Amino acid sequence: MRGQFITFEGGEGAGKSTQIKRLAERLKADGYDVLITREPGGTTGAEAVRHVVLSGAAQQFGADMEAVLFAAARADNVEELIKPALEEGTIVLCDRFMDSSRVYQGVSGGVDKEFLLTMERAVTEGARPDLTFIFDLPPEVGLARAADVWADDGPDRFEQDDLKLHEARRQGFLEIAEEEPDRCIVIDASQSLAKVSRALDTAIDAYFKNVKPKAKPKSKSRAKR
Ligand code: Z5A
Repeated sequence: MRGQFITFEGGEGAGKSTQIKRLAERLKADGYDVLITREPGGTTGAEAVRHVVLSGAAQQFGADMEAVLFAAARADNVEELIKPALEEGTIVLCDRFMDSSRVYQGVSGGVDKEFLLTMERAVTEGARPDLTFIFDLPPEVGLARAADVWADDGPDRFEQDDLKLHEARRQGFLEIAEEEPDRCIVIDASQSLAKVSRALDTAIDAYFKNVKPKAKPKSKSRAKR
């Protein structure tokens, strides 16, 4: 019995990580087996790639190279963590996934769409998201939130981009939601924490009414990041 693969997408500071942690606790309390992962990252190899891309060390090699690195990290995360968990019937909550490549490398990075989709198909075979939440909010609101939690090293490679690029990414995510309405649900992430939590819970409850037989509740639970 395959689990459920749920991804969370959107701009910086949208509240994805906060909501993933909260939702995981809720689902575990409901008896589901839950795995949290993130992109780039999740596995030792992918976390090493994360450091390379987010530090800006790969920027000098161009957007195509960065796209390849994100795809390589994704391949490792999919093979090592996501697919095995789905095969066990686990609900996998992933902080960013393929839509971030479509938007950051495609829409704002100018990487060829066909090139990106070819890598996407190769890497996500057997691990396509069942459901994707797009956390939508004005980029300046998200960046202000993110700035509050930046460590001493300040903004990462992508947070430093100019506001126009952040706005283009926001539109890019909304276009994906429009193109794939069966997979994507847009959440108004500019609302208060309590309202965003409620919107997410309502959407999950509605979704689980239909797919519940696939995500079998288990007595044991685990979360990994
Ligand atoms: N990237 C890429 O280019 N291509 C790819 O294929 C992939 C990724 C997979 C990963 O960064 C970067 O890699 C990302 C895209 C690129 N760009 N950047 N930067 P990351 O994982 O480090 O960063 P992020 O995903 O943008 O995470 P984030 O900035 O931490 O945002 P978040 O997870 O959505 O937000 P949060 O950490 O839950 O919340 C941020 C703060 O806001 C925190 O203090 C919360 O308490 C607060 N918060 C949360 N919700 C609310 C509400 N509703 N109201 C008020 N305050 C709130």
